[in-house]
Amino acid sequence: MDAWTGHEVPTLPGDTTSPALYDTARREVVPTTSGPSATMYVCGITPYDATHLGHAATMITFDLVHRLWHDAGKKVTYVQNVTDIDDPLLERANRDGEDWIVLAMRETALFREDMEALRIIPPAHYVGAVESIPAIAAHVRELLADGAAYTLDDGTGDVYYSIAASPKFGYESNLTRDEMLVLSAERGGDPERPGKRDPLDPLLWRGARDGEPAWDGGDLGPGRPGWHIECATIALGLLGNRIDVQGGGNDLLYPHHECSAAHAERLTGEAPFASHYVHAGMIGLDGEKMSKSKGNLVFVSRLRGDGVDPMAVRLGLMTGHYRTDRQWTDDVLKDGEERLARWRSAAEAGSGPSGEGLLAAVREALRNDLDTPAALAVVDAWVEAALAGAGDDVEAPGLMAAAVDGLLGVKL
Ligand code: 5CA
Ligand code: ZN
Repeated sequence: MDAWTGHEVPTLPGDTTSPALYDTARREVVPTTSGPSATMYVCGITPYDATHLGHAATMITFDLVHRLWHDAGKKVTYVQNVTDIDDPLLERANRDGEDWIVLAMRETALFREDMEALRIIPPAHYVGAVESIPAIAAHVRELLADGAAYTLDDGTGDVYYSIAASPKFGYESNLTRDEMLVLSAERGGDPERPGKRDPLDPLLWRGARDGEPAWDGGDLGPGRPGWHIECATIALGLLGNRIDVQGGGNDLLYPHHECSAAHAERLTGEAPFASHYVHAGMIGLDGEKMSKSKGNLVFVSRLRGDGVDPMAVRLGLMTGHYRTDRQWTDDVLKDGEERLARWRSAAEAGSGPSGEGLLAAVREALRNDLDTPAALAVVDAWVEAALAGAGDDVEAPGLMAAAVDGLLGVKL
């Protein structure tokens, strides 16, 4: 499917150091690829509701990675999916008496608009689960033929992946089996289902049910794909057997990214599937994770409709470090708006302290595991000095605006 429209990203003078990022699997901050190109797969929305600030924060996080690689002169190939068929989408469509396809198309269109407003660089490939079904079904058949999957013996036609086929299962999330059992039950898995070889085995293919859409699966029979194989197949098809970054919110750490990696590694025989598994913290409201099921959502589109500048939203979400779970409050937005106004005034100043110095310091902060609080503090200090009339670098305000645009994605 189509992505959204991008903006021109300024090219900044300087060096080509690659950013370092925290890898969930190795549990440390490690430099990303030093090669000339970089690949990233980010888990996108399940489009049954509008884009909320949690989605926005996660997309901004990976937009920063994209921008830093671009700044380092790399050819970046970025892929993002849309889970345009899955249980939550069908449940919402049924609840509201709506056609699930129309619901998915409407919310995906709104997501694109929100991404554009937030100045997220579009992915090279924006891919739906539905359009990927032939490739997914082929992978499921391959796993069955390989003995890594099995069909449940209850007449449903449901196919499961056998985690026994992945000796390193658990390496990505570093969780104990008990922790995995709890999270599996909470996050779309079915550890209690009778007939599975291991309670943690994830669904690969759901056989057709009355009243549910189904697609031709060849020897699998009609049905629809499981969730983790969707992302493994899309990433493998467009990015090859090894990717540099697998990204998403930290709610995907287990089972989603663990199982996607297990599927991909079994299919290709190469490991690890991703050099870095990168997870953004959860944005919450009133002390709880913002989630569709809890209903405590602040929508990007609602803020835009209220006349809020999307750049203030972006700045607000970057005030905290991407890995920390954090709250969205009125104060976060107010801070974003005030900071944006100050930065805009300083960008209009006739001169300021060294622009090169500012650029180097912003880069250094962001290349250190996307330290946005440090990067914002660096710009704040420069802005304060420029507004106080300090410094005589007449090129600096222009370079400051270009750096803030290119690296932080904030258009002044
Ligand atoms: N379609 C799947 C991924 S394949 C999915 O998780 N969709 S989603 O709509 O629930 O979330 C879309 C993206 O936003 C995912 O990367 C998810 O981890 C992230 N996300 C969801 N809720 C939050 C939140 N409250 N804070 C930060 N990120 C979030
Ligand atoms: Zn995914």
